This record gives sequence, C-alpha cells and structure tokens, in this order.
Amino acid sequence: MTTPASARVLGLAAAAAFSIAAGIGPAQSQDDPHASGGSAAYVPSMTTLGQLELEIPGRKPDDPVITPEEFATASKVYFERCAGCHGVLRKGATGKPLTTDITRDVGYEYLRDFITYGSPAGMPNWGTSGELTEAEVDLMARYLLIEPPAPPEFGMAEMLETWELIVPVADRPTEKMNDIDIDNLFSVTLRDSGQVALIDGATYEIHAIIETGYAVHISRISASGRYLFVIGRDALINMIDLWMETPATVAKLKVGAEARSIETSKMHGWEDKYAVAGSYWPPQYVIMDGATLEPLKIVSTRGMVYDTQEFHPEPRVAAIVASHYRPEFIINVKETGKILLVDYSDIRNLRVTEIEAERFLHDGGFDSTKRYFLVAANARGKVAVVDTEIGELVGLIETGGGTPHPGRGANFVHPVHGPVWATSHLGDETVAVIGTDPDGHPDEAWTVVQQLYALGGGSLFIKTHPTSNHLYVDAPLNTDPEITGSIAVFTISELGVEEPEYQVLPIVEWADIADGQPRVVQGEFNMAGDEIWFSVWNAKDLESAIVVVDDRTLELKAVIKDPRLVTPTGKFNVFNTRNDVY
Ligand code: DHE
Repeated sequence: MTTPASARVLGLAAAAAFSIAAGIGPAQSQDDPHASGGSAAYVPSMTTLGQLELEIPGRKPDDPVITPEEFATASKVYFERCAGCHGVLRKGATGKPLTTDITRDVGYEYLRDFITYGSPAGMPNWGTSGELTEAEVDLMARYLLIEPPAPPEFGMAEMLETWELIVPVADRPTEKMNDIDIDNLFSVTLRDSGQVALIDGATYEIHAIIETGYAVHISRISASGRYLFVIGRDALINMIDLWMETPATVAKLKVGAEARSIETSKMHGWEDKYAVAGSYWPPQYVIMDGATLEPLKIVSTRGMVYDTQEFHPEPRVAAIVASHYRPEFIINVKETGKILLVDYSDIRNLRVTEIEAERFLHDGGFDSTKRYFLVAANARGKVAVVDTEIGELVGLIETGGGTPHPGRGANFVHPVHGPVWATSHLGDETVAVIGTDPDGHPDEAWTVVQQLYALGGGSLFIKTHPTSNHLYVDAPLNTDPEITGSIAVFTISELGVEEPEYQVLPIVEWADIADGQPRVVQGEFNMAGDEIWFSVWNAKDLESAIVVVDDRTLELKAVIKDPRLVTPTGKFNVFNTRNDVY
C-alpha cells in the first residue's frame, strides 16, 4: 500500500471505535505498527452523540453541497469514529484539529486521500481497510469542509426534565427487605443490552436484571452499601436500592449526552449525602442529592490546558473517586490535564483545588492506604499521584510502557519493594510496578520499582486482593485470539527475581463457548478475596459467560451462563467497590 505524500502531512489521529458486538474490530493502518496495537482500538466513540439530530450550521459561500440526510449520516460517522480523537467540535484532542480554517486550506482531494489511506501518525486507513466505502469517504471529506455542528448543552432545565424520582425516600423500605448478602453481590455490566445483572457472590444466582442507560460503563456503591449507581454512555444514571425485596431503580437522571463516570461521597459524616457524575459531552460534572439524584450543582470543565494555558472547549471528565481523607471528590479532566479536588462540604460556596497533572487523564485508583490516588495520563505514558490528605501532586511517573491502563490498579506487598501499586498497558505487554510507601521505602516511592512482562499488548485491567498472593493481567484488545482468551497470573511472593514468570489461565477454553471469538476482560474479586470472576465477552447475539477462578488453587471453580448474560464486561463487587479494595 502506498500513502500519498499529502496524507503524511496533516497527521490526523486514529479513531477506531472498539465494538466487537457490531463486528467492528480495531481499524489498522498497515503503515503504523502503533495503530495495529490495542491502544489504537481504545478511543472514545461518542455513540450517543451520533444519534442526535443536528442542524447543518449556517452555510458559507464555498460550502460543498450536502443534503440534510447526508449531513445526518456524516455526523453519526464523525461522532462514532472521529470525535474521540479529533474532538466533538473538531478542535483536537489526542488527534489534530479539523476546523474549517485547516480543512479548507488543505482541500477536498487531500482530505479524501487522507481518510482513504490513513497516516503513519496513527490515522487509520478507513478507505483501504474497507471500514468506509468510497461514497462514505467522499461524504466525510465534504462534511469536514463545513462548519462542525455543536451538540446541545445540558443545563439545569434540561437535566430536571429528565429527572425521575420513581420511589421517593419516604416510600422506600426502612430496613433491608431481602436476604441477599449485599456485601458479596456483583453488579455486572451487560453492555449491549443496556442492563446490569445483580449476581450473588456465593450462589451465582442472578437476583435481578435491571434496565439502564445505553452501554452502561461503571457501577459505584454508596458509602453505606445500600445504593448502587450505574451510568450509561448516554449519561443516564440509575440509582438502585439494594434493600428492596427485589432491588430496583428508585431514581433516574440524565446528566448530558455522553458520560463514563459516577461516584458517591465517602468521607466520614458525609456517607450517602451526595453523588457526582462527570460527562464527556457537555464537558461538565454534576453534584446530585445522594438519596434522590436531584441535580444540585453543575460545573463546567471548559478552560485552560494545564501547561500551554490555551483554552480547551471540551475537556472530558474521566475517572472520579471520593476522598476518604476530606469531603472531596477527585475529578480527572482529560484534555486540560487537571485533577480537581472538589470540596462538597459547602456546595454553594464551592471550593475547587486545581492540580496541574498531565494531559489525557483516564482511569486510576487509590494505593492500599487510600491516601494516595494514582491516575494514568494514558496518551502521555505517565501516572500522576495525588496525596489526598494534603491535596497536592506528589509524583508524575513515566511508566516505561505504551499507554498505561490500570482500571483501578492493583495494590500488593512486593517481597523486595514493600507496598506497591501496578498498572498494565494497552500498547505492550509490560506491567509497571510502582512504589507507594514514602515512609517505609522513601527512595522508591512514586518510581517504577519493577517491570513485569505479561501476555501481550492490549491489556485493560489488572487485579489482586489483600488476601491473595496472585496478580492477574488481562489482554482483551490483543490481536491474537489465544491471548485475548487468556489471563496471565503472577505469584506475588515470587516477584523478587529479575524476570518473574507467569502462569496462563485459558479462561475462554474453560467457558466452553461454541461460537464466536470471545475476549476475557476485567477480573473482580469476591468479598473474601478467595475467588476472582472474569467476563468472557462475546458478540451480542452469541453466548457469553462469567468464569469464576479459585484464587488459592488457580483452578476453575464455576462458569456462570444464562441467556440473559448478554455481553458482560465490567463487574463490581459491592464490598470491594465501596471500600476501594483492589
Ligand atoms: Fe471504559 C472505566 C472511559 C471503553 C470497560 N472507562 C473507565 C473509566 C473511564 C472510561 C473514564 C474510569 C471511570 C471511573 O473510574 O470513574 N472506556 C472509556 C472510554 O472512553 C473508552 C475508551 C471508549 C468508549 O467509547 O467508551 C472505554 N471501557 C471501554 C470498553 O470498551 C470496555 C472494555 C467495555 C465496556 O463495558 O464498554 C470498558 N471501563 C470499563 C470498565 C471500567 C472502565 C469495566 C471500570 C474498571 C474498574 O475496575 O474500575
């Protein structure tokens, strides 16, 4: 394949939406080894924005002809495949800006060739890979010459219109009405059916399947353990009361058009008082009443990038956690690279500490003491560390691998280096082990003390538990089906050698699924920490499963199968999630 010289100049970035259910694998540029790895496959797809009906912006004299139908199709393609890197407003994120001053300068042919052939800088070859037809490439080239449409804002009036208090507090049970062991319950994302399954951690019985927003992303639990909050990619929050005879949604609220994160207040004295959600579009976070989801305060994240101090119009909200040391939410703003410590003790006089960290903050978790919060600035290959007791950045670590992706990370006591936290990577097989003990191991705190080598690139999640001697690493976005179907397990007490070996668990083989090419994703421990669950994530119309592994023997313990378990991905054990045990 040859790439036109013109196509090498613009440097458009990869925007391959990852969707196995739709059969859309990671798009690959043959020129770019990076684009064939997992990291290229893992960029936001603004799917729900793609469903909005948007007006064609006011025409300019030289605008190409585009019909309203074509415009709607092009907007959908743009939001689903391009906006993740180039931004909703086309002002750039990890990818270059595509504003009309730039696109009109380079012109139609250039854009058409660029979209067709891709670039070594990471832009997929949408045309030659067959992802887009010639007609679609032509349409997208014309679309980029027109002013971008702006999806609607979502202020208090719009939010209140979506708010449903299904069961008011006064009508809820005053005591637990079921015999479910709530602490050992798992909330399981059923991604493509828009539901969560509540599965018993001891009997594996499905207690409830609850309708949620589109492609639910994560579940979080209130500090008391009674309420479960889930958020869809369409920014719909369901608040579920686990005390009801059959747990069910008691309140709903839509906080925007695209979202990924939700959390609740955890500080002593503030338990269950507030919830907070962050959105990708509009770029903002919302503090809500913790018992009803009534929206109380909306705060925009638009503002200056931490280092260049240039304005960014759409900095997305990534991970949010709740401090255990202060009444604060820790809110990570992707494009501006700022970690916000939002003091919720007086939301009318809101105090926000703005920490300069690094751009492209994504996911992270606490160290074992819950004092330090570690978050990946993924596209920068770094992990930022905040001391949540004093409210300052105390470390910014190059992880040494390509695109760190920790989930919430894994905490354990290393035989040589003491307390550590680890992350795996999307871009390669390395696991960075980072010292987290400034008192006991001051020279090693916030440095990479060891690099492990697991199955391969395309890892998303790593997991252990305080009672476990094992560290589990997945690789669901690898290109080799044998790797995506397996888990690497390191024995923690044996990590004291230079290149520790790992065992391989053939999870997909254990699941015994006849059709499809499922991937293993996200290990989650039960409350006791003696078993770990893995999702075997297949296409929407094929059988999926959850495989339960005995942590002590590393043998298969159970396979949970049920026709209702459609595309299980994230799993959240109530006790571990509530107490930040990972
Ligand atoms: Fe996630 C966590 C964003 C794709 C499963 N994901 C997160 C968080 C963010 C995020 C910001 C941290 C939330 C927090 O802690 O508050 N995820 C994104 C994306 O933008 C991205 C790349 C593309 C998109 O369009 O959404 C994306 N994520 C995926 C998937 O394809 C996964 C594998 C399957 C799925 O269900 O969609 C997936 N993400 C998860 C899971 C977590 C998560 C399971 C929580 C892990 C944990 O243990 O805490």
